[in-house]
Amino acid sequence: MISADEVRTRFARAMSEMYRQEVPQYGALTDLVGRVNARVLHDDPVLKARLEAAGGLERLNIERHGAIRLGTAAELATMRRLFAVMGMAPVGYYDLSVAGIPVHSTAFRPIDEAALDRNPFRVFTSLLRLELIADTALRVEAERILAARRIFTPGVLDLIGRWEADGGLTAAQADLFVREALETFRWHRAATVDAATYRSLHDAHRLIADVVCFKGPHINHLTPRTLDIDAAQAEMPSCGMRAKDVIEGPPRRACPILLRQTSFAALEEQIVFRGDDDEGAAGCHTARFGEIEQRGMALTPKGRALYDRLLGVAREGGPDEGPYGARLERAFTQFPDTEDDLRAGELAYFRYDLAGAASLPPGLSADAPIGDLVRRGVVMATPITYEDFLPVSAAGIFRSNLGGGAGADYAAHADRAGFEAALGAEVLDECALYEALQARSIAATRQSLGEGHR
Ligand code: OOG
Ligand code: NI
Repeated sequence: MISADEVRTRFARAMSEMYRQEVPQYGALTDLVGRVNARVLHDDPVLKARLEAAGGLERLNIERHGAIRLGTAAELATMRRLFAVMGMAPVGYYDLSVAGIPVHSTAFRPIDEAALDRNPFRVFTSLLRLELIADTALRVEAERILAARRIFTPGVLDLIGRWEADGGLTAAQADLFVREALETFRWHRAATVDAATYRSLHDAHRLIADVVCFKGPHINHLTPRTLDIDAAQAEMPSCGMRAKDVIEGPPRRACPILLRQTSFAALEEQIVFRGDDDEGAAGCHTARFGEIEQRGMALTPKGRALYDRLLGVAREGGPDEGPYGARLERAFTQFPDTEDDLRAGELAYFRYDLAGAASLPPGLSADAPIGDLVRRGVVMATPITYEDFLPVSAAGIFRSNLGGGAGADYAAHADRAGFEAALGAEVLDECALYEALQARSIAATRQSLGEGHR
């Protein structure tokens, strides 16, 4: 049997190769990120050593996230089963309707530390909320079109069933699985509808046309992880990419937190509508783009609340208070920016390990407060990387790729229960995952200290 980690790695590689073929600019972007990362590692030996020690250097070069948008509950439920084969579980619930985008989402990703170290491949997965289309006739039409499509190949459905029955795939089955699963994410030039239908769905919301009018949920971007997003953003134009004006998320900091992201605008691609004759009318569609991300440390609910508040301050400030970047910098001066302060304030999650040999100085016990053990140099604390997404940032990425003015005004409300019903499972709580990782590392460290002392 092949491990889920191995299947995920093969799939991520195949997806990356396919997207490189489909969108050559993605290849240029990964090359750019590779150059920037090499430079950062060369200039910052401390960061390099830390990444190396945590096993993060190998994962950096293969690390990607992608995104898809699904049309029906059944598609989402089957997608959950497909990702389960690759060791990916739904984590987090993101309501984008508040930002005028008619979807809600989760991220499928590996959850345990060893799996994340091997390959943290994630897919931000959105479900269209057809109930937000006000025009009843149009909604019914969209439902009809979606009900008729089959986005999974019979082969992949069969292999998912076998995996569920047998608890694994053989090497040959894993290869076949990757090949068949990839079909779902492929781009199709031929729309499944005629030009008039496309137009009316597009007018309701561009995103609706993107989800409803095609044979499947084409992967719409794949995102490499950079160690210096400001540098990468600055170099994007010289590589022929039109970068988004602002980097989403927190400002640049000494201790990076959460996630910073930027993208280049979606490409205008030729498509063919269904017509009365075989020819079909030519049209164009913009959906697929490129994005880069820089990941920082995961925040506790307390840290996250502070982040959300300060981001709100920066976003609500008017232009008379300076450009957005300056407002953001100013607001975040209130967010502690040393690891000691972040730890003392319980704003971020850390992983704890023995700093050296398992020995305790006199007067200190293995059960002493973890902060004391760190202060005395017995234990070292390393920030835990944020593996998830940010709803405000995601909305910004969506919007920059839907062409301005995409913000419809929905009488918005989150519907987590509805999303989970469609998914056929609950989404995991990301904070509980980070909390458990931190707690386990503390327990293991205390145990080695206790043993070393006996
Ligand atoms: C997803 C946009 C969100 C991110 O990284 O936050 C996203 C989409 O456009 O489908 O990918
Ligand atoms: Ni993304």
